[in-house]
Amino acid sequence: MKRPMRTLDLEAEFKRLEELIAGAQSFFLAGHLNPDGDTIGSMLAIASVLKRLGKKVRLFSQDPVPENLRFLPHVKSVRSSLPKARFDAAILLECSTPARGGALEPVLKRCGKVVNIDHHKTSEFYGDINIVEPHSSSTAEIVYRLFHNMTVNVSRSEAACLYTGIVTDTGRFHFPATSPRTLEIASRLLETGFKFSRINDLLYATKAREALKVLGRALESLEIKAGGKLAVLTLRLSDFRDFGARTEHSENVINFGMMPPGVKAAVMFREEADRVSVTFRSRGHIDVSVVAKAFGGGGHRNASGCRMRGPLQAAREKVTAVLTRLLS
Ligand SMILES: [Mn+2]
Repeated sequence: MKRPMRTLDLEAEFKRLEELIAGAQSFFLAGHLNPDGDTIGSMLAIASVLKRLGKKVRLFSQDPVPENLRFLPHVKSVRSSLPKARFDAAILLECSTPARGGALEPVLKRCGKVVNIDHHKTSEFYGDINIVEPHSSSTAEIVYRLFHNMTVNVSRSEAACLYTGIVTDTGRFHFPATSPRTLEIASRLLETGFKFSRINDLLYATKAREALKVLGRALESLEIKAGGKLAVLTLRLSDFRDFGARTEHSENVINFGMMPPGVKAAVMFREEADRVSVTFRSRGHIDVSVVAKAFGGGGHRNASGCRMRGPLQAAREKVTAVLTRLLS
């Protein structure tokens, strides 16, 4: 059952978590499927603080850590196999429901308490402790505040992890969720002296050759439709084959579609062996999740996706027609 969003006394929940940490010895930490910088960065920072406090920790991510985050300190401690042991507590990061973390149930049954830390407003308050703060730019921002309340001084490597969470979730301090507090926390983290510029370089100025080549093909395919409001990008199987590229190499390509002035929505069609994967982006009140849903997919108002039957050309015509109607 979906429970309505609750407002909670965050300070009281912080206090309860602090007490839980003081009393517990072993912790199971897990993040969401297809983990991102915020999930992994927050998990590694909490693990590091818990270890400094003499606790045992086990880190889990069902899906592998993406290549571009493998620079994070102690990232190898994130394992993809579920532990058999019992734990005093589980801490789930950015999981609106436990299922967002994968097949966690068998382990959660062996955990004394469950803690839910999230900044998504869709979070279902399933934890014994729920630290859900939808006004935070990132989970890393919440974790920083937790440490601050616990009067824990963040180490240089912990700061690098939390900074990575904040900078990736805010799109480099670009998305509207970026607040004065976000920048203040980033500033405090910077004071620890971690290699700020190197991290930005690894995150934003490093791209695999295959990804650059695929991006080139996608940009070449760009078409502007619906009187300038819609950008359409297309990637064919041959675009990947030509460069020995994989699906992951086309990640974020869709965002380039949103760049031409006047564009309100972008769609990217990616041909697969027997399907067509479709990704949507939009600005403001334009709800592309409706379009994704109409074709069997889903997502958020401004970012969604679906997979549909080919051939590519037919899928493109159908979806583009619906989008054009939406934008008219
Ligand atoms: Mn996040």
